[in-house]
Amino acid sequence: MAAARRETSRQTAGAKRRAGRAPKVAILMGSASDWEVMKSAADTLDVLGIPHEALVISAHRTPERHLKFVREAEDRGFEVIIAGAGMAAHLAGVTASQTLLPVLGVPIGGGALGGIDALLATVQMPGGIPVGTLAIGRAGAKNAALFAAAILARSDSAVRDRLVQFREAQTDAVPERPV
Ligand code: RP5
Repeated sequence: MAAARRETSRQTAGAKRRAGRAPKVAILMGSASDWEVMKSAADTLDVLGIPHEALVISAHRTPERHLKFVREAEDRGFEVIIAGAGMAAHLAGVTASQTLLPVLGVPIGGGALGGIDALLATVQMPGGIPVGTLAIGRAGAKNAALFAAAILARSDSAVRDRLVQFREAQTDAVPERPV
């Protein structure tokens, strides 16, 4: 039964990939409590029309779920992984250690140290396994999505066009004087 379900889900993933609708960006977060921040990444990818999938996967609380996801990610058609985590925040680094896909880390704020712990744990990777680290919190989640779009835009002219439109709309929305 479980094998049949797995087979069906593999077939569905294959069909979506062929139809170009398979998620290209994975948004991982260490806890469901991170969604409040990581939703900014999902919202930004929605604006840019980039299919994505958000998953709660913790490197320490759900290590097997994590390993399974990361080992299958490239075959499933993901091209970029965004990983948001708070406190000791090793999610992005551990993810990057298991895949050649680019991994963008978003330190989640809050906790006893206000997110400085997560920032340092994400940005201070020892040489050898890179994690592209964005700002703490919502700005970082939004920029991770824009960074992912910039990566995809290298090989997808439709994403590039939408990124150009996004920048233009952003510029147009800045008033000349404070209101
Ligand atoms: C990290 O621990 C998560 O990424 C989250 O930011 C933090 C706290 O998790 P919860 O206790 O809110 O589930 O693993």
